[in-house]
Amino acid sequence: QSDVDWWENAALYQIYPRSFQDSNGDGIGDLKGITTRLTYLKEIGITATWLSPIFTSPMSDFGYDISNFYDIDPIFGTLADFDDLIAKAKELKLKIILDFVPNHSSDECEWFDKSVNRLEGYDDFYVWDDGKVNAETGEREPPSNWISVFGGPQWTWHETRQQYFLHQFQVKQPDLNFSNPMVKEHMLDVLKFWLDRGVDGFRIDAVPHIYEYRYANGSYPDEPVSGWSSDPGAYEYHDHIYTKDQPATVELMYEWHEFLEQYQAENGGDTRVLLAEAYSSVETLSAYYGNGTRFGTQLPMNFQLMYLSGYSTAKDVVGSIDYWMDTMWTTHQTANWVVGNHDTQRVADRMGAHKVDLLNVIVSALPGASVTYYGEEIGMSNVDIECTGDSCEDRDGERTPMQWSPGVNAEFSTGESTWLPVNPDYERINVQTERGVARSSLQIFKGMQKLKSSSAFLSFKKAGGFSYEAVNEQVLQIIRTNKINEEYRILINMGNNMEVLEGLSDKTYEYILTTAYSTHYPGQTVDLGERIVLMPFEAIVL
Ligand code: TEU
Ligand code: CA
Repeated sequence: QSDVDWWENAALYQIYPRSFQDSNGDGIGDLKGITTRLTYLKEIGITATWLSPIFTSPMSDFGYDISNFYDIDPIFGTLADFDDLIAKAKELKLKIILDFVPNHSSDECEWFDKSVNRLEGYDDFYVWDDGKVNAETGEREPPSNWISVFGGPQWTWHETRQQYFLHQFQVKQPDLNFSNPMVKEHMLDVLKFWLDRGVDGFRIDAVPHIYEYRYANGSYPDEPVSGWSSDPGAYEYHDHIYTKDQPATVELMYEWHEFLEQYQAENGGDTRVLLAEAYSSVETLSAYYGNGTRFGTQLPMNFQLMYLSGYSTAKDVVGSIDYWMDTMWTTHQTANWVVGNHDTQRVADRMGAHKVDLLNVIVSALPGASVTYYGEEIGMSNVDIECTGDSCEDRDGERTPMQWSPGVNAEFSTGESTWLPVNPDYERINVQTERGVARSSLQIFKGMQKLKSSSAFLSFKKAGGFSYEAVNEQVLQIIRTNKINEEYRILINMGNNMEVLEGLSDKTYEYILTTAYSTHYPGQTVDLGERIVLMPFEAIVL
């Protein structure tokens, strides 16, 4: 029916499994909980959902530290629960994407134990090194000055093995050694294991960090000072030219894409998709897409819109869209737009509560795939969580339980307490209440998903049917047209002033959708040859 593959126009949705739905009253979300909520995803127009890690883990980084890549953590359930989730998703025609964390394992993974003890085949499974001897003091030092993403050295001395091991993230997350073909084999095996269980793709964690540079003589180069931070222990202190985005990492994405294509050729089914999490320049991301002859991840996540703030104008938004489009569309690739994630403050906090709906409208109106973090569709905001003790996480604020209804624990859990507090605003901001309110965040989100899957919004290849501009400092206009010349105009007032616009077009339009602050109604008509007034923070679809 259409020449657009499912992922090219997908509305993707990230679930943080600890916080979506608890089914057994322990206050932590789980797989059975997610399964009962899949109909909700269908209701709001989601194509595919990616789940943050659900694998066996000591939870030092809430599942991004995996101790068994082939099993489900008991907190989340069992493999049988996972199979049920997949079966239910298939019934609903929802795609399931898993988080794939190849860069590191937990230090409690049996592979690490085998490597520490130099068991056959595992000696070089992680990145080990003797370090250097300081010429003046005669003391042992780490092999290089590399700083970990969370601060502090990337090298930690291991007493048993009597060597340093590399960890780009926590000490409890030792980096796997991708220069060892055995490691690559194991990771393909992990991919195959989950593909065989019916998943539709993977979000690849921490892509830029997979390979590190090493001189031919086996030593490691120091990284230069960046000038971005004055704290020598901070990650930003260095320019990560040797620990990020190495050519071998790009090559690996092509290999993984080819592996998935091969799998599809042999097993049939729809396209399996790869999303790459890479905080890299757009130019680098373009290499992860492909090089003209080989293809990599279909959706290297575009975080540009996450750098906008409450002060960002329509012109800033256009700049941010341009930055992506100018690089990506030169290669005729598919765009994607990420609204938020579990590592970043929610839109309400980053940009202000008034901007949540505007951002949801923008990402749905733009061509390509959108990626929504759970709760953004109802306008959830961060909770101020007091940081005490070692288990404290400054990213907890954006990870609080999903708000389903004004009931106990927002209907997230029947337990006495929840692993993180429910945001006290849940009596107002929740799915059930917003279902009943016209122009609630939820209704606007749903309305936009309906449009996103309509014909005008599918014709997104560079050939045409799409344009965007800042018609003045604060008003963003996006135009989408289809082959039979139906035209949609989306006008978004980013500012807190009323905007009067004149002569945008010589045609008459019908209101399709308006946001909370609008004085207009769907079904009304407007003559854009005359003037149109936009209220502060108003977005309309004509
Ligand atoms: O994040 C990778 C990443 O690059 C992080 O540095 C990110 O910028 C940072 O967390 C922002 O605070 C991924 C996951 O999304 C994150 O939750 C994990 O902690 C990390 O990998 C390690 O697996
Ligand atoms: Ca690495």
